[in-house]
Amino acid sequence: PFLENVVKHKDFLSGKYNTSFIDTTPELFVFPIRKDRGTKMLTYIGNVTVNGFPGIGKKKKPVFDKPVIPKIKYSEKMPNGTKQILDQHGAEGLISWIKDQKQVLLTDTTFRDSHQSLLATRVRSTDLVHIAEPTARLIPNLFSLEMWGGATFDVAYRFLKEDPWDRLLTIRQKSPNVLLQMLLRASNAVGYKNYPDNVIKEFVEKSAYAGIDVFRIFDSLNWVKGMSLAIDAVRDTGKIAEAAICYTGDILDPSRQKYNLDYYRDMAKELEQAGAHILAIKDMAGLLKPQAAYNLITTLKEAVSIPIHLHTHDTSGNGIYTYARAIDAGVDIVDVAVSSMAGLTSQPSANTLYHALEGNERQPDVDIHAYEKLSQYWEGVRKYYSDFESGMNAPHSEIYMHEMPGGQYSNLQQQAKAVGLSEKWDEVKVMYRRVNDLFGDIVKVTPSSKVVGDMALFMVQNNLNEDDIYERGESLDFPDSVIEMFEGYLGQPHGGFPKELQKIILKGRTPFVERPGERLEPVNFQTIKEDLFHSLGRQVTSFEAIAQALYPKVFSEYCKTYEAYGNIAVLDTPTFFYGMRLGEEIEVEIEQGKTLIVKLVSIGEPQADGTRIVYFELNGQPREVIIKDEN
Ligand code: PYR
Repeated sequence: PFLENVVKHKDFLSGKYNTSFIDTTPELFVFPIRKDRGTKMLTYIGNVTVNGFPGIGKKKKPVFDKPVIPKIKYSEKMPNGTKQILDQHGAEGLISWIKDQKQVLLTDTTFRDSHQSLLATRVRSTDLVHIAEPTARLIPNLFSLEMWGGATFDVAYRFLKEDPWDRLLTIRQKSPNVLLQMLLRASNAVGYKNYPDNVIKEFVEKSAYAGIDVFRIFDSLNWVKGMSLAIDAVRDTGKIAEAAICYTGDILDPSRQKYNLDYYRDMAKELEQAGAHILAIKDMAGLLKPQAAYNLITTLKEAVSIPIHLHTHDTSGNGIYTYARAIDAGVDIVDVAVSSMAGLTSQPSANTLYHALEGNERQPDVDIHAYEKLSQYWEGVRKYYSDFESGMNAPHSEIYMHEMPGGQYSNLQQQAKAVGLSEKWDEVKVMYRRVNDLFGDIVKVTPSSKVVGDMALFMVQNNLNEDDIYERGESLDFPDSVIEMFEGYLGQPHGGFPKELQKIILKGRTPFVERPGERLEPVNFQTIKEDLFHSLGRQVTSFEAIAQALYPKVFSEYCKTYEAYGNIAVLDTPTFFYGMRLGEEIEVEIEQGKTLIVKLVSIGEPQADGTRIVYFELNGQPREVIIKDEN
C-alpha cells in the first residue's frame, strides 16, 4: 500500500523528491503484479459474513449512522502550526517557543492512546484518516497529535490487517501543520522485548522520515540506561526527544517511599542530562493524585529547565483536578482526548479541561466549538467498536489499588477472555497488584506491565498464591515473559529484583545487569530484505524490513492475509468487522477515484465439504466466492 502513496505524492509527481533517497532505495519502485482485487475483497467480505471476526464472533451487522465529518473548506490554505515552528526554527526554537507560552498546551491523544485505552487499540486507519484533515484545520494550535506507537503498530498488523506505516504517511499528508507524536518504548521500540541497537536506530530514523516529530521515550522499568540510545537516535534525526518518567506508587503515601519525590527529581535530572528536549511525566495508570501532581510538578520545575509534559489517564475520575493542580504548578503541556473518546481509562477530556480553565490565564487557545464537532464525529465512530469496550462505565477508584495502566486494562481483559478467565476478571485485578508486590513493587507499563499481567493470569489460572511460588516454584513453568524479565532482558528495576524470587524463577540461569542491547547481535536489514524477497516473491520496502525485524510472525501472517484478501484497510469499519447483510449494497473505494459497488445477494447452504457459495454482485455483475464455514 505504501507504494501507491509514494507514487501519488504531489512532490513525487512534480519531481520535487529527495533524489538520494530514491537512488538508495530503488526497491520502492518495483511494483507487485496485481491479481483480481475484486475477488480478493469479496472473499474477505464473504468470510467475515459467514464466520465472523476474531474476537467478535459471528454477529448480525448492526445498522450504524454514518459518523458526521465536520464541514470544512478544504480549498482554503492550511493554517500554520507547531510543525512549522519545528521545521523553521529546529528543536531548540520549538523548545523556547513552548517556554514563552502562557497558555497550557495540549497534545491530543484521540488517534492513539485514547483508543488504545478504551477500545483495545482497534480503531482502524480509515476512521482516523477521514478526520485527520478536519482536525488539522479545526484545531491547528495543538502542541501535537499523538497518533502512532505504543500498541498501534502491532495491533495494526496483527488484528486490523493493515500497514501502520501507511497510516503514518497518510496522516502526515493530511496534517502538515501539527507536530505528530508517537510513543516509543525505548529499547523495546513498539514491541514487548529489547531489540538490538541497530533496530532501534533504524526504527527511529525511518519513523522520523515517515513523519514523526515528537518521540515520547520511556523505559518500562524507568531505567535511564535503557533510554539513552533512543534519546540519541531521536536527537540525531533533528526531531524532538521527549523523555518520560513513568509515575508509579504514591508520593503522598509515607508508607510507600520507594518512589518518592527524590526518586523523581533525580531521574528528571538524569534525563535532562541525557539530552531530553522535553520531560514527560507518564502517569500511565492515572495514579497521580491532584496534590501529588502539584508537589511533583513544583519540584521538577525547580530541578530541570526543559518544558514538562504531563500524561495521565482519567480512570479514577480525578484527571481534570490533577491537571488543574499541575497547571497551577506550571506544567507546560498536558495530554487530552476529544470528549467522546475521553475519560475512564482514556485521557481527560479536552473540552472539559477547556471549560474548567474558564477565567484562568492559562486556558488553552483552542476553538471549543471545533472540538465539539470533532467529538460528534468520534461519538459516531466509537459505536463501530462497541465490541471492544471494556465495560467500565463509571470512574474506577480501585485503580489506586491494582495500578493497571489505562492502555492495558481493555487488552488484559481480552487476554483473560482468551484463556477462559472472563468470569474471574475481578480476581485477576487483585492478583495483578499482588504480583506487583511479589516482584518488589516495580514500574508497570508496557512491557513490564504485560509481564505482571501474564504472571497474574498464570497464578489465577493455576490457583497459586505467593507462598506456592516460593515453596513450589522449582516445579512451576513460569511464563516466558516472566523468566526473561528476571533474567535482565527488560533492564533493571529500581533497587533490583528480589533475589530469592529471581533464583526460583530462573532455575539456574544466570541473570545479567548490562544493557540487553549490548548482548544482542545487530540485525542485517539487507539479509532481511533478501529473505523477504524470496518468501514474498517481490521487493520489499525498508518499512517492511523493520516490521519483519520487530514482529516476524505477525508480519508474515499479515502478508499472507494481504495476499489472500488484498488491501482490506479500504473497507468501511462495519463491513470489516461484521461483513454484509443480505441485500445490502456498499461502496468500496479501492484507490482514489476507483470505487467498487458490492451487493450481497445470497449465501448458499453448506456443501458436503463444509463450504458455502456466497453470491455477490460486483459493479452489477454476478460474482461468487467459495467460503469455508468454520462454525
Ligand atoms: C504503550 O507502551 O503502549 C503504552 O501505552 C504504555
